[in-house]
Amino acid sequence: MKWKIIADSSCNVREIKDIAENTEYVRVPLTLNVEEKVYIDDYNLNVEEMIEYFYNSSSKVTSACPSPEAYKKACEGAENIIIVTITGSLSGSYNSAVIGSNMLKEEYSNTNIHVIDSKSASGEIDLIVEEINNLIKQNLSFEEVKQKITEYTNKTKLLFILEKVDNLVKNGRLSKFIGGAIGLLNIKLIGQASNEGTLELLHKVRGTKKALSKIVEEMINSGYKGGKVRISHCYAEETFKELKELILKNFPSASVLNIKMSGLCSFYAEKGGIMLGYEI
Ligand code: X90
Repeated sequence: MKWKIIADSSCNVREIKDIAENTEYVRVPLTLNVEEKVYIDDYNLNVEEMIEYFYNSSSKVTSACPSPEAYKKACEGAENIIIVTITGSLSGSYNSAVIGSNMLKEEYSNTNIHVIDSKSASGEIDLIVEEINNLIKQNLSFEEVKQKITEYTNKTKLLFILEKVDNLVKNGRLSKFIGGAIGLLNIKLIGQASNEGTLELLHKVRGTKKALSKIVEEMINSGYKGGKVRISHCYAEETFKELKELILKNFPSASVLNIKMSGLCSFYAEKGGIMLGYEI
């Protein structure tokens, strides 16, 4: 039985190093478009070069989710397929995945496909992808993997710190009202992926120290007990290090890893942005 783990490029994981036998990982890119340029968020994308280009351009940058055909193609050649996408409330990616997988099933009716709306992005999806691989390694059946990954997604969460929200606002993913005051006076927006998969504002704070202690406080309040943490950031290496230290000070044996942020998340989280997925 050949397996495929498929994620869109809101997932930062570019390669699964200890991938299960007979399993392939496919990352389906979203795209970022400015003027006549199209940046495909795949393995070859130079994220830094793209971000610099955007900050130097006055034209509007937009994003586009993968087509159903792209998902259909990604599915080809496997019997058991698990797809995980960015939240369906901010992107059409989940919808495309559902349509694409149905198209594949019309041709290959014996294929098992499970599509997960992560109701999240970035680090939380990174955790889900890691876990799908762990479950496949345990030689479980498709139905067992499906059941266990559903349970797992109820025990993962996403928090973020944003210093700029211009691209979210310009692309209609965040209201101007909520975004107000961010970008000024060292104000940082702390938020989480809500249970419905929307961007939920929790606090506006001034300064990095405050922001980091709020993040750890939120983690603990939501039930974090020292499980895995996957952090990605956009030009915020120092803040990442401080955050990692603070988590380890509270939970010395936690696995806290940095995964290089994808192009899509870098564009929306912007410079100074941090996204953190964790297990509760
Ligand atoms: O389909 C598309 O064009 C993609 C649109 C994606 C827009 C949102 C990306 C958000 C990433 C902001 C942090 C908040 C995450 C909240 C998740 C529920 C960065």
